[in-house]
Amino acid sequence: MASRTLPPEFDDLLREEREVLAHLQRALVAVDAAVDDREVLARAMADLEDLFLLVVVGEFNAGKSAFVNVLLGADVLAEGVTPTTSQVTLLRHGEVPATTLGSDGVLVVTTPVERLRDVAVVDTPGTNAIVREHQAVTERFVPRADLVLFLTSVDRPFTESERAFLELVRDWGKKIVVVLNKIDILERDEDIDEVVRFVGTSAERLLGITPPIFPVSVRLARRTGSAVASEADPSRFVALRRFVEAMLADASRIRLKLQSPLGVARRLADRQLQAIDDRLGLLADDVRLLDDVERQLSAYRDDMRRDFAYRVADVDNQLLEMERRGHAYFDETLRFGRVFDLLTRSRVQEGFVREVVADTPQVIERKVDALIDWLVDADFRQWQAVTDHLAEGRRRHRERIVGDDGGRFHHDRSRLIEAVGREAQRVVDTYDRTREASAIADKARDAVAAAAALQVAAAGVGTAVTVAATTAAADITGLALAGVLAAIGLFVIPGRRARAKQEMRHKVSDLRDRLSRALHRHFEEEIDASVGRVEAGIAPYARFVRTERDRLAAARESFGEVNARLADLLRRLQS
Ligand SMILES: Nc1nc2c(ncn2[C@@H]2O[C@H](COP(=O)(O)OP(=O)(O)OP(=O)(O)O)[C@@H](O)[C@H]2O)c(=O)[nH]1
Ligand SMILES: [Mg+2]
Repeated sequence: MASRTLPPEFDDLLREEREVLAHLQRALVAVDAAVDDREVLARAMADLEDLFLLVVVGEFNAGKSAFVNVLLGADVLAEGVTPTTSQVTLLRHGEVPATTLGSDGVLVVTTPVERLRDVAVVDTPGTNAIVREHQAVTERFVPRADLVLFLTSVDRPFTESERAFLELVRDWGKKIVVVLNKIDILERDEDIDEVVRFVGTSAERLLGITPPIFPVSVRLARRTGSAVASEADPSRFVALRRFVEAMLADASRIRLKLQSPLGVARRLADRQLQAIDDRLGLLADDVRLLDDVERQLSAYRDDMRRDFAYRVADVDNQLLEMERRGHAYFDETLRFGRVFDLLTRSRVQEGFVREVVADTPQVIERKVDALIDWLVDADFRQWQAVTDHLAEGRRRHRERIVGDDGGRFHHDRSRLIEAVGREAQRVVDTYDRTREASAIADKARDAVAAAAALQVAAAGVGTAVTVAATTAAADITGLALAGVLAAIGLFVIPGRRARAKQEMRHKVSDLRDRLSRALHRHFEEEIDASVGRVEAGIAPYARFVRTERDRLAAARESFGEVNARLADLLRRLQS
């Protein structure tokens, strides 16, 4: 209708309106909005091009059907004292009276009433009836209304269910006119005034709206007909009719027609923005959770590195101890007083192995084993901590999900959180420390081998240094024959001792280097791998959070833009 009868000054507005509605339509598709919402919008876009819809709503038995009959001056609709109207009934002009049921469940009645030429009047099933479906049918139709006449009755003005229903009508951005029916049952005019006041203040207080309110008696209006002058009209129907006619006059009707889809669009966009904010709130929880895990992993890595350094230092100390014993041994052995002991190389060597090497290789091997156990334990605890974290996140997530309309976002998010949590839990449940330890030991074989080789290596040190030492003894023999014993005591033995110590230092330092390098390389790899496994475990979740955040941010911008354009159009329409 709007396009057919629209004066040219509305052309730009209409074009812009169609554009912004299409924009909203695309935005709804992009966020995979509920089908219902998309249908409401499609309907609003289609209705923009169709007849003006004056929709009569209210609780059952308020007199809606009777009102329509009187308004049109034709008894088209059935009236009754029980819940009567069960279908949305759209009355439109047609020369031949006919009734057809549309695919949308709307009963279309054509009747040759002039008033219906540029307006369709819609009667709806009463709300708050025992037939709950009546209310649902009417609520679904509300978004299509261009003007809502809300009928209530003076004998029960403003019930709680009426408040709830009016709130819905208000939220769709509808223009509302309140008709307070059945004033004939009140004795005094003051009572009518009181009810009007009550309805007015209630609407303002409870809903923040100040709709025009018309007290009428449909029954009296039917009796007296419409020929009565308003001053002498006990039905007060003339005033209402005059007001309604003014709203249906061309300019006003067109404005209302153009406003209607804007109100619908605004509600749909607001709803999306609300959902987006809720979702961003959930994602903020996710980000916090992931940050926690990230921090925990980084702390774990630092702790592990630090602990590891201590543990390696401890291993290293065993070798330094050995070196210290070596020096003491040479001080004790390589002196002039024991010159004859030095002649027996094997004895020196045995002594070295017994006193200097002692159980150093075994101690080191044990310590490396303990290092592996420690790493496996830490890895396990790490998984446990992450699992606890995720479980906590899942618990919070379940609490917060209640009340949201679901959709792909919640489905995907729940699925991921559950899957990631389950996977972490599975790792914890099936964690086999022995297997992990041997796997790490396998990978760290070099380091372990280096420790095992110490036995040989330490003995090697023994040989090397005893050779250095006992060569001195051979020299002694020669020198003794030469008869310069003093020189032996003063030069040869101290020289050999120094060489032996230097050799010892050299060999031990080489050992320490090899062991430390091997330990560092393998254990750091292992710590990184441990962190890497956890990171890989939560990666799908982290990825989801990142992409959803970007997507929601874009959607929010898009709906924000739609909302700004809607507000601008509404402002221009109302000015
Ligand atoms: N006293 C009085 N009764 C009225 C008036 N208007 C309607 N009624 C009566 O109220 C009853 C309900 O009228 P309907 O028009 O069927 O009411 P409705 O709101 O369409 O009801 P549902 O279709 O069930 O939602 C009928 O018995 C009407 O005669 C009025 O102004 N005064
Ligand atoms: Mg009815």
